[in-house]
Amino acid sequence: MALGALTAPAAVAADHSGPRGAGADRPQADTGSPVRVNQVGYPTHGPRKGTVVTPATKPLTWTLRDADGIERARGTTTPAGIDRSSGQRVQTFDFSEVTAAGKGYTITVGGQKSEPFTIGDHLYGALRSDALAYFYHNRSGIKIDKKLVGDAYARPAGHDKKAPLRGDTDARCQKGVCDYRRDVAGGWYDAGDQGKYVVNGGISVAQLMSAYERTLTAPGADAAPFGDGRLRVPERGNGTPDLLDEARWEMDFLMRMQVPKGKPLAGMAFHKVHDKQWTGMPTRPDQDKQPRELHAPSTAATLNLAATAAQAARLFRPYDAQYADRCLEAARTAWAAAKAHPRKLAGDGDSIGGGAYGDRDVRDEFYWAASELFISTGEDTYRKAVLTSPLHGDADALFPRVSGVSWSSVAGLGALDLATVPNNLTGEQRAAVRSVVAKAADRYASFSAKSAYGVPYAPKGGKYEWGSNSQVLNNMVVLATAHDLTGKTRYRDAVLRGMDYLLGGNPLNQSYVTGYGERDSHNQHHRFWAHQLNAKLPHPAPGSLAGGPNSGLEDPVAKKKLKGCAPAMCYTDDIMAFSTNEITINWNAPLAWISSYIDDQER
Ligand code: 9MR
Repeated sequence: MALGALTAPAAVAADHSGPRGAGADRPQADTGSPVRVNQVGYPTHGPRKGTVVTPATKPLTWTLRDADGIERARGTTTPAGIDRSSGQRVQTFDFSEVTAAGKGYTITVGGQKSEPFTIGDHLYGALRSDALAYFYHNRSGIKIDKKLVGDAYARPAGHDKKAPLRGDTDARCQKGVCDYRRDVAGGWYDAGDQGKYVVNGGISVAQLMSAYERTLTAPGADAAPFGDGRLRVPERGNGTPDLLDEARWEMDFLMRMQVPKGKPLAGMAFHKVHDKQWTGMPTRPDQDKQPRELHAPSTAATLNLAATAAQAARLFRPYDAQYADRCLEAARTAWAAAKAHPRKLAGDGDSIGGGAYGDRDVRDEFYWAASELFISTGEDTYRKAVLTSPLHGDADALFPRVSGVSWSSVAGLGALDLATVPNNLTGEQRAAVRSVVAKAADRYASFSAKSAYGVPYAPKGGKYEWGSNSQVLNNMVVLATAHDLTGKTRYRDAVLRGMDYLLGGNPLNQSYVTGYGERDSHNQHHRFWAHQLNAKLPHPAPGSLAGGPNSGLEDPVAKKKLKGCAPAMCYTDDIMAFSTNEITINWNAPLAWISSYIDDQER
């Protein structure tokens, strides 16, 4: 991507959050044109499809016009009945025959015109770069440099001081957890809050590293866009790929969270560090007045450390062998500690001042950590742990229906790496893992094929969950991996249809990525990017993904504005609707992974 975007302010549309639900039983969202397309654009390979919301039951005529309003193609829509995710009556249209690159195309159906879109190649390179810049923006313990992000987004370092100035360099434990202090500076802030959670940091850094590792194994993939000098990181020019520099910022933090030798539970990782009480909105990280506290070590956090440090060890080896050794040592120690304390489980109750990230089933964390340690070392202990896991070979357990992987279900991360990264499994064992990946991908592809919006997401009972957009993306990661492994275009097509959904081809006509598309989310829940609450503060930086529709309505604003919503309509671009509109590292990570994959298809 263009470094030109370095100083670009958030490209945001006018506020279109509009009044919703006034006086009606069901929310009346301002959804703009009924003709729904990917508002960023369609690559010249793959499908080009859209959806129109219409009471008509007979086919209609669609017309595609170029930027000058000249008709370039026309065809007939296909009635698709009632879309279950939204309750809308819809028809679909397919303009895949149009391959001529161009900007400002529109589709008109029944006199109603879509938002404009592009057809062309390399439409997703900028998104890869912006989605990754998200991580630098949200670094803790370092000033965010205006030379890299522009004036509006620059800020002083947060949580880089010692107590009593309430930083992370000398953090104490919650009462009863430990009687010493630790330097747990660095890492990324989780989300709209400024907590740092090992479980969620784990999947996020893993998916960033995997975006890079994919370029070492997938046919046609390009490592150059992750290379030194290519991303917005202060370490550019140090001879190491910029993506690994960003990952190291988090890895260093994760390793600091490991309980030191000689202390009770040595080798385990503290579950999280965050504010004692929730801070108000907005709060810039350096202005946080709350004491920070470490929470009890957990088996899940420990295995997140083991898995990611093992993966880091093999990726950093060519650039910094000493660091690779350190990572591997931390990973082995963490594995041994988790084996010794397999039931230190974090519950859902610990959610004052930060999220709980409770997880009472760690079979998936064991599987993931064993897989990464096995890939990096080839050793028998880890091989056995993989092959004897109750999850091994079970597609439904490795890749749950709702989301291929997620912070609470990480076994798939191990399976994807066993399937793609060279390792010591036998040919037969490897083929078995690959067929499990393909089986899971078949299911997500069938979800996409059945949806009028093409979304590869069909949670049980139809209810959309917190962070549904990340679940869509993680299903796309499984699909994309299956495409890398088999070359079957229906997997790739389902990925592209998922991207259409995320960028405007959906029941709300909403692009969920800031700065991308005419009707983009730009008021996501964040304590610094809080423009909606204070006009002096910026909107979320371009490339920030909103959590997306959540049937659960788990915050007061969503409860009020979205009462009675159909699943895919349970979203509002309001900063206080955090259960539908937050942003977080584990949602932006698969966004970066997928934009990289899509850009690679166009080489
Ligand atoms: O992503 C998490 C989601 O799966 C949970 O349902 C939800 C409620 O526990 O929490 C989400 O994670 C939030 C975390 O607890 C605190 N930081 C912001 C995260 C994203 O909303």
